[in-house]
Amino acid sequence: MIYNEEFETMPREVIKVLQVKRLQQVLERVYHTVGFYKKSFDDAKVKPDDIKTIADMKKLPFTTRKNLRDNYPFGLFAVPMSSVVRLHASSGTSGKSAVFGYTKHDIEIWSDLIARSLVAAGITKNDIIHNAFGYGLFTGGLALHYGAEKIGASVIPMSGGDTKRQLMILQDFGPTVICSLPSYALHLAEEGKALGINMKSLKLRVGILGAEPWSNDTREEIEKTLGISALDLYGLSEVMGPGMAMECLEGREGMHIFEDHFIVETINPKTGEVLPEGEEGELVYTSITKEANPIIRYRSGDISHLITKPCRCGRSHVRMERVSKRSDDMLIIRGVNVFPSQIEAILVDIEGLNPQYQIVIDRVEALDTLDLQVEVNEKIFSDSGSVKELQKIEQRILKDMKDYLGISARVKLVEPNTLKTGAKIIDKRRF
Ligand code: DLL
Repeated sequence: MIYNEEFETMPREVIKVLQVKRLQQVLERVYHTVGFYKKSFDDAKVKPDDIKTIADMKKLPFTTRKNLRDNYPFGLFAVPMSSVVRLHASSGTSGKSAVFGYTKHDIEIWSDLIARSLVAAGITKNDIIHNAFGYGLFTGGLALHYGAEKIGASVIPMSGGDTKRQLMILQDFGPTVICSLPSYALHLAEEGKALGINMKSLKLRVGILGAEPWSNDTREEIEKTLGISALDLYGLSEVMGPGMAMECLEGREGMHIFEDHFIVETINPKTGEVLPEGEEGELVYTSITKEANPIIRYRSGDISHLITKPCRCGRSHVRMERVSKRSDDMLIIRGVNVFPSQIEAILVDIEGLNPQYQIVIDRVEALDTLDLQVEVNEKIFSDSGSVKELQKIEQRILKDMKDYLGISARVKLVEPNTLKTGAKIIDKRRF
């Protein structure tokens, strides 16, 4: 099933023409409305007019996460706030977070893209969708919600957490679709089994899973334990959010990137050089229809490759292979993107600590865990009777990690000079 036959099966030459036309329009617009783009294009001595083909895009500078942060909160918006109807944001302390705006038209397009994704998974208005993606500043929950409503399906706005309640609703409401992190789908399956629920007897048929890396082995495990087809959904908030690319039920080999709205390039992450289509590298996205904050050549940090061979589903949009690696040190913990520098920024603000820490990430019962060891400074360490002080520091770290980054951690304070050597980050997870 195809939601938008005209655009999703467009011959590739026609897609390219459409992309160039939309690209030129968006370049003109950002050049004249966003100070950051005017300056970065001027610095690179390129004018919107110079871009006549997709290949010309290499003349344009990249946009990076740092650019977003430097322009926090609204510096990259191309429309007045009166035209913005929704704001989402990444986690982080002030100035370490990024904000994403959407006009009414952006929300319509985004909902259409999710509708396309759901239909690509064989979902119809007769389905009941259990949406366990987080609602809030994270883009997952609301995006899936609007897309599900768009196709007329019944949506349960479950959000994350409350596993026992989720299991009850899965049994009582009989949803046919689950949307969640792949790790959370596995966690639900394991918890359900432990409670004596026959997870295969549920009505679930399809899983729309994404927002974190997962492997084909994990897919098999999810499919086996839940008795569903598990499909991959991809996107990043800086460019739009989920619904930029979706795996189809027929192909099940890579995700179709919705190229009438996004241009994808692959680059060598070290040199920035554009690589031939199909080679592994960092994916770079340009949004060509977004109004509120269009983004030009955004370095996603995601390493993958494009699959250009035609898909049996009939969609002509290029596919991207599963994302398994990053070009930077970003960690995804329970679906939340975190940089070690953000954790560092929290620690630096707390008195009594040395800037030495070690993060150990693991997976227990399918859920990510984060153990943080931090050195206290000499003063705290040598102060007698400071157990209370240590507990206070520990509590503060836990609270700030939860408040600013949205992640729970286990914290252990250690003596000065114990963490100087050794790796700062140990990720024991196998996806
Ligand atoms: O994770 C949007 C999303 C929500 C996608 C729900 C799919 C489902 P961000 O929080 O901005 O947006 O995180 C984006 O997450 O650059 C990838 O590194 C990673 N990511 C997203 N989808 C996948 C996926 C949402 N299917 C970052 N496989 C991206 C692997 C994924 N990694």
